[in-house]
Order: sequence, then structure tokens, then C-alpha cells
Amino acid sequence: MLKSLLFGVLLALAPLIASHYTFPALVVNGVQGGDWVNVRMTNNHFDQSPVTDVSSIDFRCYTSATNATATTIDVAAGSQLGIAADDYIYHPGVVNVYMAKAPGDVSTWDGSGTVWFKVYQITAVTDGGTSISWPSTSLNTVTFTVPKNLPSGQYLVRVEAIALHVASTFGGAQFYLSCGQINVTGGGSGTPGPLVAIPGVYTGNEPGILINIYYPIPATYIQPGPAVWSG
Ligand SMILES: *[C@@H]1O[C@H](CO)[C@@H](O)[C@H](O)[C@H]1NC(C)=O
Ligand SMILES: *[C@@H]1O[C@H](CO)[C@@H](O)[C@H](O)[C@H]1NC(C)=O
Ligand SMILES: [Cu+2]
Repeated sequence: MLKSLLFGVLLALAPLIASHYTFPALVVNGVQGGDWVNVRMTNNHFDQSPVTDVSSIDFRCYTSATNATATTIDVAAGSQLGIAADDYIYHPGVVNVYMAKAPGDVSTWDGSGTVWFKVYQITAVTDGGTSISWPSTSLNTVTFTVPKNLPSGQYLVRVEAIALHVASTFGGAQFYLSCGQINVTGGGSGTPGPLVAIPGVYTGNEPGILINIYYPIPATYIQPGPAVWSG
């Protein structure tokens, strides 16, 4: 009891005493790669500050100041892929993972166009207004299954952790994001969709982005973005 109370207090204080977070590494076959090896180094690799403008070009991969590319890593379709944070996810919020297939070499592709589909999400748990909880909070790594039917080839993989602790005014939601580069092997012949552009997928007015999570306690939560394509 005392322990869980203390843990709760620490969780509440964490935003005040710690910095924010980045997602610098991929976990493939259970092995975590180095920071910024398979993930494009983001502008915030020192200060871990979020993107708050969903229409900014940095909302895609957050690399406008680094122009970074990365080393593409093979990932088998149907296997587990992890995207590791440099800290645990401590803000209340939700997670989306998007992918986009490069027309050629992903290491020189910018991810422009209506090419992104969602492969994974971690949403909020609600119960009609008595409580709301955030299963992504306290995760260090976001892990999902690369759809078995995904065509083989080179992809950008973009994780997005949406922090909602100050999201009750427009532009208040904080997006922690990065783009990894993977080469999907042994894939299938699925047709991923629905496809969206990033930026473009959100306006910032979505009920799951512009939201007061504290009062009144939301009765439901609507995850931002398209439906997950699971193959
Ligand atoms: C990134 O690219 C832009 C546009 O080509 C250039 O102005 C800038 O100096 C580059 N920055 C770095 C860190 O390479
Ligand atoms: C992607 O994987 C295929 C199948 O193993 C391989 O032939 C190809 O060279 C790989 N491409 C990259 C960029 O790693
Ligand atoms: Cu923060």
C-alpha cells in the first residue's frame, strides 16, 4: 500500500523533475539496437521536447534540423517489433504506430504523400465516466506484430506517443515521435489501409487530442487516426 502510494506520487512528480522522452531504438528478434542506429535521429535528441503542431513537417519524422537517415534493419513479417523509448512513457496518453512503404530505398525517402497506415494502437480504458486509465503509461518499449500479410519491402515505421496531461487547449497535446527504417522480409500480398498523409492525418481538434482528461472524467475515449490495419 505504502509502496504503491509512493509510486503514485513519483509518477505524478515525474513530469516536473524529469525531461520528456524520445524513441531512439528498435527491438528486433528481442535484441535492442543502439540509439539512433535504425531510427532517424530526431531534432529533440538532446532536450526530448515534443512536437505540438500537427501540421508541421516535423510531425512526420521530427528531423528538420538533423536531416537524419538511419540503417535499415530486416524484420520478418509476422514477427514482433519493438520501439524503445529512452525513458518510460510517464505522461497519461495513448500510442499509435504508423508505417509507410518506400517507393525505393527507404534511407533516402521522406515519407511524403498519402502513404501511411496504422498498424498498432494503445488506447485509453474508460468505464462511462467513473475512471480513465492509460495502459501505455509506464511502458518503456512499444511492441507490436508486423502484419503477416504486409508486402515485403522497405518501410518507415513511425511511433507516436500522445501525451494528454495539458491537452485541454488547442495545441496542448504533446507528440513524442520518431521514424525507424525496416526491410520487411517474408511478407504477403495484403493491401494496407486506410492510407493517410502525415502531416494531414490530424487537425488538432480531434476529441482524442483536444481533451480535458481530468474533469469531467471522459465517459469514452476516441483514439485519433484511422483504424488499425492488421493484415
Ligand atoms: C538540413 O537540410 C537543410 C536543407 O537542405 C539545410 O539547410 C541544413 O543545413 C541541413 N542541416 C544539417 C544539420 O545537415
Ligand atoms: C531486404 O530483404 C531482402 C530479402 O532478404 C534482401 O534481398 C534485400 O537486400 C534487403 N534490402 C535491404 C535494403 O536490406
Ligand atoms: Cu513531458
